[in-house]
Amino acid sequence: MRAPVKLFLASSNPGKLAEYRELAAASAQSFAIELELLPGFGSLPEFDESAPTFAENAAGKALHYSRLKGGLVFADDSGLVVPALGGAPGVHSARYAGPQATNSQRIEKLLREMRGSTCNERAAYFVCAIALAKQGHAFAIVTDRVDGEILGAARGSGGFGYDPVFYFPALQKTFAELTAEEKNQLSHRGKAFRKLLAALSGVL
Ligand code: ITT
Repeated sequence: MRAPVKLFLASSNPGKLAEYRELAAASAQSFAIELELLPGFGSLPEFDESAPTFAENAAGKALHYSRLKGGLVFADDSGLVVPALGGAPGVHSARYAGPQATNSQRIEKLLREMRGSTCNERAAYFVCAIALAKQGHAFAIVTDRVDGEILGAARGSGGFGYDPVFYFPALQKTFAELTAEEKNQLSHRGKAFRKLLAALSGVL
């Protein structure tokens, strides 16, 4: 049995950390994963996530923080894409209603923008890009997505972010109504993380 692989997450989002902890614990690799928040993350110089794509922001974030701290550093840039809104909130998902806005304010803005939308216009997907880097070198960049629809009102109390308005038709539930296991099985983040682990087993 090989030694556990330690991964440091560079993120200020507690929802992401909780999901990655569960994903790491449930991973079915030949090696164990130990996942921790990057030590001292809150006091490191912040990375400016202003690139137009999720992949570029994830790569930039992982490279930036891996130059400041040792070990295998990974970062996730993720968000909600609504094609009928020209791709919004997209890479601006975290700041959609302003830099200090709450999750409920972001959801309210989205629901306002979508008022009167037809069924087809409610199509949406979550994207997750994950990049893994060490000492300023990229080891892997993976992305994945999950498709659903935006509801007219929020439902459920699990998950985080836009989960209460993201409806997954196959289960007839929003992402905030799923158990943590169900979300991790289906989500953009769960799928991207499993791709990352598969890529890692070839690199480490
Ligand atoms: P870090 O950059 O520090 O990791 P952040 O919240 O700023 O944290 P992002 O820039 O990647 O992260 O923005 C992601 C936003 O997209 C997040 O704040 C949510 O609003 C939304 N989002 C991403 N994944 C989500 C999910 O699984 N469920 C609901 N909303 C999600």
